[in-house]
Amino acid sequence: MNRRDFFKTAIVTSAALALPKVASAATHQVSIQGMKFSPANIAVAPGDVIVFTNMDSAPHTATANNGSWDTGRLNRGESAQLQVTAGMDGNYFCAFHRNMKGSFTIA
Ligand SMILES: [Cu+2]
Repeated sequence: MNRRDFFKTAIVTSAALALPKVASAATHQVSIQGMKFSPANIAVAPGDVIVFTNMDSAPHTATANNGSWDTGRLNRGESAQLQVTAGMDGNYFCAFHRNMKGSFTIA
């Protein structure tokens, strides 16, 4: 094997090693329907993505209790994605309807 062949092999190997990390990130769907987050409580891991989708005619948000993240206003049929990071505040509410609450627990 000459120097050039070895270089190509090294690139392929590192790409293959990176794949399991990408594959382990999960996507979680949270629908907002009937003035509720559903499911209201989910378990997630750092790197996962939560997709909030508003199915109601009323606008909603998913807003962190501590204000650190916010989907902003979601009209009917609109979605927003949130990528989970370690230490993120998993308790949230709707800025338009303060009694609407949900949470995610970071494993
Ligand atoms: Cu709302």
